[in-house]
Amino acid sequence: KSITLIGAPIEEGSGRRGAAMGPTALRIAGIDTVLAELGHTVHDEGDVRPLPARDLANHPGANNLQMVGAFARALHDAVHETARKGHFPIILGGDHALSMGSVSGMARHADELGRPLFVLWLDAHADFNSPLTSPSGNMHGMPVAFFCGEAEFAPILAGDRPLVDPKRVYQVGIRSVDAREREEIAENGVNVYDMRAVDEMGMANIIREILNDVRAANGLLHVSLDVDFMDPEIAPGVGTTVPGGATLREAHLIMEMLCDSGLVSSLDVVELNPFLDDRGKSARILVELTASLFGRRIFDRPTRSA
Ligand code: DIR
Ligand code: MN
Ligand code: MN
Ligand code: MN
Repeated sequence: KSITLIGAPIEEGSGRRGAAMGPTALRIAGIDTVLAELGHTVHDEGDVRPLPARDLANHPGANNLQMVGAFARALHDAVHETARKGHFPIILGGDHALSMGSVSGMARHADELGRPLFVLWLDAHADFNSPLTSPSGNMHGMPVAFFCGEAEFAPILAGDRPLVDPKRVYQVGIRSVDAREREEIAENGVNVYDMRAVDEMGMANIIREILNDVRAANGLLHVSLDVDFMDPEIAPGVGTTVPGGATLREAHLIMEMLCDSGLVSSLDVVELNPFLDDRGKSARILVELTASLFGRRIFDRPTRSA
């Protein structure tokens, strides 16, 4: 594969500093060399430069809206252009607000191909708040509502921004949901596999179900991996840890099954906060998981289908 790394040093969507160092930490952990060793062609574009978004009015329910909007616009263009040229974009975060740009950029690409975009959201959180419902005002808790078309976000990208059908969004690992998010997720028909579902069904069955839906619709699959998807015992380098998360093997199994499926079009690696990490541990795990998505395996399996 031809892979393009796009750094997105945004931290203004989260409630604290540090995630802006995420792209650097992922590079230091060797994300480029690991992928190259697997036989891929890797091009590192460096970090996106946010386009000024002074046309955006401040919103009392959305902290740092101008900066978040600036990153969203820059990433929308960079990710769309990368995918259009036939390269696989990996977005190195940066907080999760960046997915407003990466997912909408991929949605535009999918529109141009005439194929539906599916989103696999690996996170402790649903990230389905809006400026009207968010208890914190932090925009990293809002990207899914944004790309599913919540009206309150309309001015952030141009009016014709492409949306994702919430019925094509699959959230796995969820265990911290705000009251209004709960209602919105149900109303919008988002597919939720919370941690209890992971416990009851097993991760393999969940991923198989999701991949069957994507395959049946000839869709593209964007994967958005939040560090807090994993249990804080294995990945402490994130501002919003929630106990009871995915294990290391569950996370690798997802990536291995996704790799075998051949359906993944694009990846966000988000919310890494190196300032909170334990000697690079979380950064290294993210690099290892990315390697599993791109073909590293313990042994080959008899069939390549999930
Ligand atoms: C909480 C925390 N639901 C909020 N969200 C996130 O502020 O909206 N933490 N995404 O990572
Ligand atoms: Mn998140
Ligand atoms: Mn989260
Ligand atoms: Mn709504």
